Amino acid sequence: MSVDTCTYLLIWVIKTFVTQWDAKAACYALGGFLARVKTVAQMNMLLDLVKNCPGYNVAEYYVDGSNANATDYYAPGAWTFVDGDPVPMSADFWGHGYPNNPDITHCLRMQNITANYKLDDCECARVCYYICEK
Ligand SMILES: [Ca+2]
Repeated sequence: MSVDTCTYLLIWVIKTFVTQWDAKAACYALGGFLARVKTVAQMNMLLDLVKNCPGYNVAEYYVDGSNANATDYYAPGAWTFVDGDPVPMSADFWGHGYPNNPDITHCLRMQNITANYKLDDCECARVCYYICEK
């Protein structure tokens, strides 16, 4: 049985600028995790939230995903979620040409409205809004 479209029971869109580490800690404190975008349906749901909810489309958002543990930052399977599953690498998720500097940037964010909120690899110390799930 597939539960892909039923994964998100609770979503928090947090409009506070924090680093990726602080975003992760804040999600844990809520009893959840940074949102794991594993399916096109999940990506589209988050896109709908941040693009269309008034006041949400003003920043970038951290979601779960990192390549920090990869031996080859450019390898197809370099990007993983905190649970070890691979981050989808298709254009449904990532902006055109991204990840573009994975050797020096090891966190994952949804870009701004201009980039249609597609994924980008970014430095973990950047401050972004963030999305938690439970
Ligand atoms: Ca990048």
